[in-house]
Amino acid sequence: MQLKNILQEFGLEADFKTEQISAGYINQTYKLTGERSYVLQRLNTNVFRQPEIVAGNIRAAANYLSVHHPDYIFLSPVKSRDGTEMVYDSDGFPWRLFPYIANTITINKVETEAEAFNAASGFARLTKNLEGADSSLFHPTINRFHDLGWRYQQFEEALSNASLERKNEAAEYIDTCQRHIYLVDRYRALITSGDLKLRIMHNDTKINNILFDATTRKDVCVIDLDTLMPGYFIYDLGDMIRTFVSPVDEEVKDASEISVRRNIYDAVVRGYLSEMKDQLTEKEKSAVEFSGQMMTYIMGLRMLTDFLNGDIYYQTTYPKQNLVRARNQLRLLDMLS
Ligand code: GN1
Ligand code: MG
Repeated sequence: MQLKNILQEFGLEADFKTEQISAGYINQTYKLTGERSYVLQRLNTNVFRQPEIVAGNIRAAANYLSVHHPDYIFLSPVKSRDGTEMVYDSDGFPWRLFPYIANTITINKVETEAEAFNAASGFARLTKNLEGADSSLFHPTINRFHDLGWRYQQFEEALSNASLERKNEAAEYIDTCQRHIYLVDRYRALITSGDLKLRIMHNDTKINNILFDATTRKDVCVIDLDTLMPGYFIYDLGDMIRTFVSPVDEEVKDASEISVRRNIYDAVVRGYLSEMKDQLTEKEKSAVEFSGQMMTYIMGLRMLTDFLNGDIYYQTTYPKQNLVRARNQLRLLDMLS
């Protein structure tokens, strides 16, 4: 399907400069530069099997926020000529269009405490502002997405089906994953205790999912809302710890460059609590350290699982990329535990 036809469905002429944006492992994303600029995205339906749920959650959030927090900047998709948020191409893939917010940038690594603080308070504000929204309007876009027990089970399944070659290549990391199984037990205990409250979470709070003002470096708005759904605060805070604290991003080739910057760690937590301190219970607050360990571990598990499965989930551009990603997560996990 040509972009031109999609744009027509959104009532736009095709006189844009189009470039593919390569960030993200799941969807295909294009920046359209013209008199008005946009971001056009094809949703990956192998991952998001019910795109209408994705759209429904975003719609529910947008409706609530526009009434209760009208000054909060929330990036809703542009409606098509038919009034829908998605346009399906001839192959059955849904496309969405977002306004491009001028003078904003994304970053792939955090340089300063202020960036960490601002981003963390930005993601926290999303959850805080949605407190009070009717939770029955939100549904999981991916079932058991951050359920650590489930992800460990998927890892074990992949392990029993993997080729000998892949298992050998991954031996060291398989071992590391197995060594940290106590985190799965801790996760299960925490969830069954009922101490964590279900809230509307972003669920993909890596540093490049927030727009910063290019000049002031203040957070402007969160993006990539495909996994906006019910979850626990440890998912968002933990994913920030995972992606903010190291001076290098999760794709780094040389793992010796990975480290935990304690000042950044503290800034993330401070930023998150600056918005959420009155919402979180004391018991929830005692899970802060666990959140970073759990989310780093779950990503390591998922990346390794995908490597063992033959790279069927995350987009890759070179062989063993998933193994490199998993290695990096597990190295970071060792430093966080
Ligand atoms: C995926 O494609 P992207 O970058 O938005 C993944 C996240 C992982 C992330 C790892 C739906 O997100 O869970 O944290 O890669 N999203 C999905 O960088 O699986
Ligand atoms: Mg995402």
